[in-house]
Amino acid sequence: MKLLYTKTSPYARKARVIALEKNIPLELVDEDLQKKSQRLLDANPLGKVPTLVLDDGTTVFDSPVICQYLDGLNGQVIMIPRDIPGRFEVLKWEAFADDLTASAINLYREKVRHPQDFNKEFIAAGEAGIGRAYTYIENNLHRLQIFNLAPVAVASAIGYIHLRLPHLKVQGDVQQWFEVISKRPSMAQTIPAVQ
Ligand SMILES: N[C@@H](CCC(=O)N[C@@H](CS)C(=O)NCC(=O)O)C(=O)O
Repeated sequence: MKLLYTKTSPYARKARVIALEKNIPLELVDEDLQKKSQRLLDANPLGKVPTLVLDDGTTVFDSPVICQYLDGLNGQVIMIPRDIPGRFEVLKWEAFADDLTASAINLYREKVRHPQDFNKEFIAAGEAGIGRAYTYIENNLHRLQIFNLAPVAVASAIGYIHLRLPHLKVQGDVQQWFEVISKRPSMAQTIPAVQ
């Protein structure tokens, strides 16, 4: 099984953490998103990572689907609860974290594209949204204490923000929580790195 990914992608990180937690062997294939390979475009017409390619050539995307696929393997579901309330609580956190990541990517892209004259209103609105998301995380930190896909997704989003928008680091209780979860081996092995 191959995972087409980048080392900085928080979406791919969720899948990598699940594979590590479940000892699922994954061949990691580093993709260049500035110059998308034919392999990536053949596997996923939208050219996004992560994309999972099974041994029989079947492709699986996007990251929430890959996470559910990986968690269903080996007859051992450990990252997404099976009971309905538990499952939807975790999937809600994942959706929240993925949207937080998307906001951060949009802010980062705007600053990279227009370093001198970025749209200040757009940046201010996006940063305010990230601030509100941090408050929500802080107010609900007690819901992120059991290790499963929910805290993995939230910590992956925060890890990306720390890399790309370092002036928006989490603080206080959320920072302490983030430091603890970042030390878990599967999280430590997947800390985003600039390529
Ligand atoms: N909803 C998708 C989002 C994936 C995504 O946007 N990945 C980014 C990298 S972090 C990407 O592939 N960007 C390239 C592009 O949008 O062309 C998922 O959860 O997998």
